[in-house]
Amino acid sequence: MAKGDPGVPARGRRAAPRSRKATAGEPELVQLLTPEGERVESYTGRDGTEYRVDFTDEEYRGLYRDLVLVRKLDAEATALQRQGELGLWASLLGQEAAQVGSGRALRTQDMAFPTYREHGVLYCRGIDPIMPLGLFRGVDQGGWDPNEFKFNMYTIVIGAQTLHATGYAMGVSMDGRTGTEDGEAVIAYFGDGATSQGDVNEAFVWASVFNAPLVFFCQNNQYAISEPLERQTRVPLYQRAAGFGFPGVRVDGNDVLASYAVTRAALDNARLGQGPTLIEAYTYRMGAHTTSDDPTRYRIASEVEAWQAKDPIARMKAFLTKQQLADDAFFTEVDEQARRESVHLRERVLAMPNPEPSTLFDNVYPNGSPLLDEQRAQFSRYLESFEGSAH
Ligand SMILES: Cc1ncc(C[n+]2csc(CCOP(=O)(O)OP(=O)(O)O)c2C)c(N)n1
Ligand SMILES: [Mg+2]
Repeated sequence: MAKGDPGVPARGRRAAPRSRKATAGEPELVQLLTPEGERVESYTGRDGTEYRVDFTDEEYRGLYRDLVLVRKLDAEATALQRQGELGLWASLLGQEAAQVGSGRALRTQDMAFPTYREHGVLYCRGIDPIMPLGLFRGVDQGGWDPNEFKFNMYTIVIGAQTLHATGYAMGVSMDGRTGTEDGEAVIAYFGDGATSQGDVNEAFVWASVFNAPLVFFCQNNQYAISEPLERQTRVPLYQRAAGFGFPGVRVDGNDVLASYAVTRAALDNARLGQGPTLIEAYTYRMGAHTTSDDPTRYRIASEVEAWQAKDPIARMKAFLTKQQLADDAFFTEVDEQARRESVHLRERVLAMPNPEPSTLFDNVYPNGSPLLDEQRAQFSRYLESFEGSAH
């Protein structure tokens, strides 16, 4: 156990928290931190896998800092959209723990395939948080190098990235880069709605039969825009994995510690050559689907309030406070850092230059194409037609 782990009874600390086991007849839910901020020492799943974390005090505080920063930057992006500075924004509000927990569980060599909402994972990969804002402002295609950061481009076509991830993961094992502790693993993010897509089900089949080193990470935020979960499935989503022949596990997606533990275990199994796992991170989208959506049209306020009581940041703060791992000065300093970084983000978004309109045609094909050249020329003539006019 790491030095300073709250499992070690120390002066001023509570006694070691209890371990838990899956309850027969109920859906599994791996949890290491209750909504009240109480630590669960370990959780043993129905298949006997034991999940636990072994963080230092500093690492616990680091996870809290990540959660706060990610939420603040997300809120700033929403505000920027509201002020007309972004075309659209897909907020992660409420899903910070699922993303930070899984994102921090990735090892440097692991490759991630995101949707359009994985700003928290992007942050954990060390990508400048300004990058997705360029995409949502419509001034670039995203901007980061997927190979450098091992984080693919955002994908808006629902579920498509699970197939890209499967192909990539099959390549990893064909190249012989699995089978050891420093082997490579791949993670594919998607939503509850995406599980109804053919692509996702095809990815499950291929990953299973080719034993691909892949973790399917489904953030079940209870909605696919306005469609609730009961329109996607009659069984808990993680149980679908059994039909494809690989393990599935449900984790409390508002618990950053459990999200970390479950993802780390699944990635390590994948890198050792033991094939895919489906993780269902059970969480809630506390905001709208995107800034173009009005969730009051399809869900009731009491539901949102019930989930606010399970807020991922509040429970981590309660835990740090109860265990005396952090004091007011620490929380104030984190808030101040978040404020500074969000101001910096805003300043840089406002300073983003508009691209030359013709660059729209760049990077479509590596070597161009005659049809594209024709379209570019046509577009230039169209723009020139405005010259000298009041428009
Ligand atoms: C193939 C495809 N069909 C439809 C859409 C429109 N669309 C955008 S987001 C979305 C809902 C996705 O829900 P879910 O998978 O639960 O992800 P969430 O946005 O909740 O994170 C839909 C249907 C799309 N982008 N791609
Ligand atoms: Mg969803």
